[in-house]
Amino acid sequence: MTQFETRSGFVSIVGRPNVGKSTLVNAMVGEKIAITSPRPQTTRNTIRGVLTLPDRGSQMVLVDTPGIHKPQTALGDRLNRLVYGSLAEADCVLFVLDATQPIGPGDKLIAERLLQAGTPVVVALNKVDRAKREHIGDHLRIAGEWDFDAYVPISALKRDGIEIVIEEVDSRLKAGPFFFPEDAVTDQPDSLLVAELIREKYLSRLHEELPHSLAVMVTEMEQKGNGVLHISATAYVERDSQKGMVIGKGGTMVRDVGKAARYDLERLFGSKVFLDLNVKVEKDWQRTDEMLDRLGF
Ligand SMILES: Nc1nc2c(ncn2[C@@H]2O[C@H](COP(=O)(O)OP(=O)(O)OP(=O)(O)O)[C@@H](O)[C@H]2O)c(=O)[nH]1
Ligand SMILES: [Mg+2]
Repeated sequence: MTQFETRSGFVSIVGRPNVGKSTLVNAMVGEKIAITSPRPQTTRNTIRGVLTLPDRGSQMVLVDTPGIHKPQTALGDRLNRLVYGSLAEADCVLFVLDATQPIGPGDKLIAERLLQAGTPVVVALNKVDRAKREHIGDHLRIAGEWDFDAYVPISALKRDGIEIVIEEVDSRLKAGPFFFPEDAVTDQPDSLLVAELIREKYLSRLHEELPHSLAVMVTEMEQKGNGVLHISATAYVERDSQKGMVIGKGGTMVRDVGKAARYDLERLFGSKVFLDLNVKVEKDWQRTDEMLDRLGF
């Protein structure tokens, strides 16, 4: 009989859009591997973060997922399916609630799904740094009725309560092998991380519905002889009218985004970066399956 000396497991991070799932994953692995923004539906892929605890002989693979919401487009529909799919292979679920918002039908729907799935669930009540004490109490009482395995009030942003969440999840991992090297923090290919970072810079600068119409694809990454990392990327929008906004007056938006992205990329890769950023119109890409495939959804 084979006996593992280590423990491991896949942990799905689920919750409504904007509750702080990606911020929590970053806080748990201790590095920024998932982009975050004040806008709902920031995360579009399941992004895996890896946390190894050598002292405890355990490794958890944290699967950050898009927020679960009422789908209105083919993209929205795929995102929801992606999340529910990730539940099937999870050994433990981290269900994130937002303490600054009332518990709503969206949270209840997810809770029901989780109760049906029967996987161990740790509830993280996030953003307590901005919530009133009595609201935190109300949330814990209401969510407590679901009777999940553990409830932890946290602030992912301020990194309060993160150790407790890690302990609660860790204590539910079963004997199993390490899936990644001990020092890994993510399994994302560099090209995806780069595309996401560029999209993040746009998200914080664009307004209203435009962010949902934006996708970024890296077309080339090459380390040149002079030590400069050349990156070519294309930002896709859905309509001609949006192209102007993404380029900005006299190209100011592309320049600003490029500069901010380059700053992060140079720190990430520890090398000088040349970033060639293009903008293209791809009509209704959110609704076309072919484009969704090409963008890796
Ligand atoms: N005050 C406060 N804000 C937080 C906290 N955690 C996250 N936020 C903010 O909430 C917003 C959403 O955070 P994300 O981590 O992108 O949320 P998400 O759940 O991954 O969102 P989607 O990917 O869109 O589903 C960002 O502006 C974060 O800075 C927290 O503990 N306290
Ligand atoms: Mg996210």
